[in-house]
Amino acid sequence: TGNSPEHNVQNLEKAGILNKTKISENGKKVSRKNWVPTWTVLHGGVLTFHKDPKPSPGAVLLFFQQNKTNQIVPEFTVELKGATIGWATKDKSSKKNVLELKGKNGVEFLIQYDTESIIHDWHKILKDTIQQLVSP
Ligand code: I3S
Repeated sequence: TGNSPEHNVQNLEKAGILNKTKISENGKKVSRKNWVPTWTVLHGGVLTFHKDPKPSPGAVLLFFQQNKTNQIVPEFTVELKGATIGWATKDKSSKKNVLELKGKNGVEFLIQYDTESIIHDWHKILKDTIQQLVSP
């Protein structure tokens, strides 16, 4: 039905440029941070970081309307089911407005944006998506 949790998760969609760096992979700390402004898409319970800073508006439309991702090169996807999101502690980064996203396979990203309203919107939608994906 239209009110099923799956349906609601499908509706949680967002895209934008965020600064991100991977800090762990397979539970192991990466040797060096690499902060990169990254085109970031939340779609169907998956957060995807893209290699290209920003695809053409046409490519974005295709992604959302036809789910054709061929014009957008994904760099990394994080399955949000079983992931955690929260504000990073000061020891993780000297930057302001830093979120820490931990995937269940031992991957950790820091996600950052100077404008508070923007990073707060991302925090909320990621938190809500993760919450909805929790198994009953
Ligand atoms: O956790 P760190 O080592 O303080 O992270 C900083 C470094 O990755 C630094 O790069 P190099 O030390 O390779 O030049 C980056 O430029 C900084 O942005 C990193 O720290 P912040 O606090 O910005 O996350």
